[in-house]
Amino acid sequence: MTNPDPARRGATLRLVLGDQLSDGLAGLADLDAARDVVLMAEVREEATYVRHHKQKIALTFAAMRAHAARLEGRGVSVRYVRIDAPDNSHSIVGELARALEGGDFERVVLTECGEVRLAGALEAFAATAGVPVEVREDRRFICSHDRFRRWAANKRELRMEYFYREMRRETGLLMHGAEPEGGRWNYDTENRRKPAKGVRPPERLKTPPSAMTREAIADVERLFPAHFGTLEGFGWPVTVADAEAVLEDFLTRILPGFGDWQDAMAEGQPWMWHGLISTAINLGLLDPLDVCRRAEAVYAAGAAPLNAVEGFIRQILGWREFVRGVYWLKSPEYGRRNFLDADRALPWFFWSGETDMACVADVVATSRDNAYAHHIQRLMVTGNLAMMLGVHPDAVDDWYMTVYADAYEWVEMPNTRGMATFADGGIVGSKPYAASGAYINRMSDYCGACRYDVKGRSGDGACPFNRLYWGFLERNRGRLRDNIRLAMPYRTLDGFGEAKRAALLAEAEATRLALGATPLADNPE
Ligand code: FAD
Ligand code: DLZ
Ligand code: SF4
Repeated sequence: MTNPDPARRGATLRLVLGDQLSDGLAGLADLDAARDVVLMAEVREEATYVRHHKQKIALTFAAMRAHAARLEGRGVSVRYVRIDAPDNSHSIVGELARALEGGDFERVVLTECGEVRLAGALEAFAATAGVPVEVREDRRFICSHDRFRRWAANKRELRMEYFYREMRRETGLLMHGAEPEGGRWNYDTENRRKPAKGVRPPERLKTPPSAMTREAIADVERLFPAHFGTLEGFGWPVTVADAEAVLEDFLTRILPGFGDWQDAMAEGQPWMWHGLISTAINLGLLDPLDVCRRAEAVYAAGAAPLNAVEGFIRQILGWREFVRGVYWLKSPEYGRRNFLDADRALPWFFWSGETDMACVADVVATSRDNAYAHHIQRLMVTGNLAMMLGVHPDAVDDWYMTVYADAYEWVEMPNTRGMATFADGGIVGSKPYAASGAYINRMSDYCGACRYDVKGRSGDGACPFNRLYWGFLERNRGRLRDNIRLAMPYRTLDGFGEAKRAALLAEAEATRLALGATPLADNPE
C-alpha cells in the first residue's frame, strides 16, 4: 500500500520504544517533522514477556501517551497504536511491519533497544523489512559501548570501582584536577548508618495521576487484571516536568541524608532517603549526566555533604553505567550463567508476602504496593535470601523483572545474576553478598518485631538467614573456598570441625525445603 499522503512519500519511519522517551533520542536527531512519522506502539508482547507489575505497564503506557502528545504538540506526526486498538498486532516488529505496509517509507530508523531479546527481534525484522533499517546507538548513557569495551579490554577482572574512577576523571565530576574531591574516591564506609530510634524519613513528593495517567491505569486494570501488584498508590512521574519536580525535591530536601542512610532499612518506610528516580531515568525522562551534575552543584553550594553526593553520583555514574556495560559486553551468554548451580524453585511467599520473616514480608509488601524497593532491600533481603536458598537464576530474574517499575534487563540482570546472587561467578562483584540475620538487624528495625530470633543459630525459632548462612558456604565450598574475600568465613567454618559442618549443612538443607525452595526437578512446570 502506498502512502495516501503524497507529502510524506519517501519519508522515514522512526520507532520510539516505551523506554526511549527522551527529547535528544538519537533516532529522532534528524527528524523532518513535515515528512517523517514516529511510530509508538503499546503491545501485549512487551507487557507480558514477563508479566510486569501493573504499575510498570501503567507507567509505561502513561508516559508513552504523554510523550506522543508532546511530540504532536511540536508538529510531529505520530502513529500511536493503543493497547486496545482493533488491528494491533501486539508486537513491536508486527507494528513496524504494519506501519511499513501502510506508508511509502524509504527507510526505518531505530534507536538501539535495551534488551537482547528485542534487539534480536529487531535485527531479524531489519533483514526482511524491504527498506534500509538504520539502528543508532543509544546516546542516553554516559559511557558508550565502545568506551566500555576499551576500558574492559585486557582486564583480568572488571571492577566497578576502577571503572567509576575513569568516569570521574572523564566527566570531571567531583574532581579537583586529577584528584578526587575530598581526597578519596569513595565514601562507602560513610554510607552505612542505621537510623536512630525516632528518626523518621521525610515525607515524599508523589505525582498525582493526571487524567491521561488515570486512563492508562484503568486500561491496565481492565486488560492485565491478573498481573502482580496494586495500582492504588500509583504516583510515578510520567512526564519530563513531573520527573524534574521529583528530582528537584530530592536534591533540595532529601539528598543531604542520602549518604548516611543509604544502606538503612525500616519497617513500613519504603523510600528512606532514596532518589525515587530510576523509573524516570530508565524511561528517558531524566538524563543521567545532568542528574549527576545537578547533585554536584548541590555539594558545591554547600547544601549537601560529600558522603551523600559522592554516594549518589557513584550509583549513577558508577553502578548504572557499569552494569549496562557488563550486560552488553557479556550477553547473551551472561543470561545463562549459573555459577552456583542453583536449582531450586522460588518460594511462593516471594509473591504472596505470607511469611513470618518480617524483613521479607515488608519488602514483598512494598514491591507489591509500590513496584519499588530500595537497593539494600533488593540486595540484602530478597537477593541474599534467594541466593542462600539456591533459587535458580532464571526464577530470580523473572521475579525482579516482574515486580519493579524500573526493571529492564540491561540493569536488572547484572544486579541479580551478578551483584545479588553471584550467578555470574564474579563478573560484577568479587564475592557473594551472603549475610546472616545480623546484617539485617544492624541495618534495620525489622528484627525487633519478627517472630524469629535474630540471635538464634538453629532450630525452628532461629532466624532463617542464620540457619542458611553457614550451610550456603558449606554447600558451595568447592566453588567458593578459593575466593580470597571469603577466606575469613571459611577459616571459621573449617574451625567448626567436620561434624558441626555436616550439622550446619543439614539444617540449611532442611530450612531450604521448609521455606519452599524445593528442587526444580520436583516442579517440572
Ligand atoms: P537511589 O538509591 O536514589 O539511587 C540513585 C540512582 O542510582 C537510581 O535511580 C539508579 O538509576 C542508580 N542506581 C543505584 N544503584 C544502582 C545499581 N545497582 N545498578 C544500576 N543503577 C543503580 N535498578 C534499576 O533501575 N532497574 C532494575 O531492574 C534494578 N534491579 C535491581 C535488582 C537487584 C537485585 C538490585 C540489588 C538492584 C537493582 N537495581 C535496579 C538497582 C537499584 O536497586 C535501583 O536502581 C534503585 O533502588 C532505584 O531507586 P532510586 O531511584 O530510589 O535509587
Ligand atoms: C516495558 C514496556 C511495556 C510494558 N510496554 C511497552 C509497549 O507497549 N511498547 C513499547 O514500545 N515499549 C514497552 N515497554 C518498554 C520495552 O519493553 C523496552 O523498550 C524494551 O524492553 C527494551 O528496553
Ligand atoms: Fe529477617 Fe531474621 Fe530479622 Fe526476622 S530475625 S526480620 S527473618 S533478619
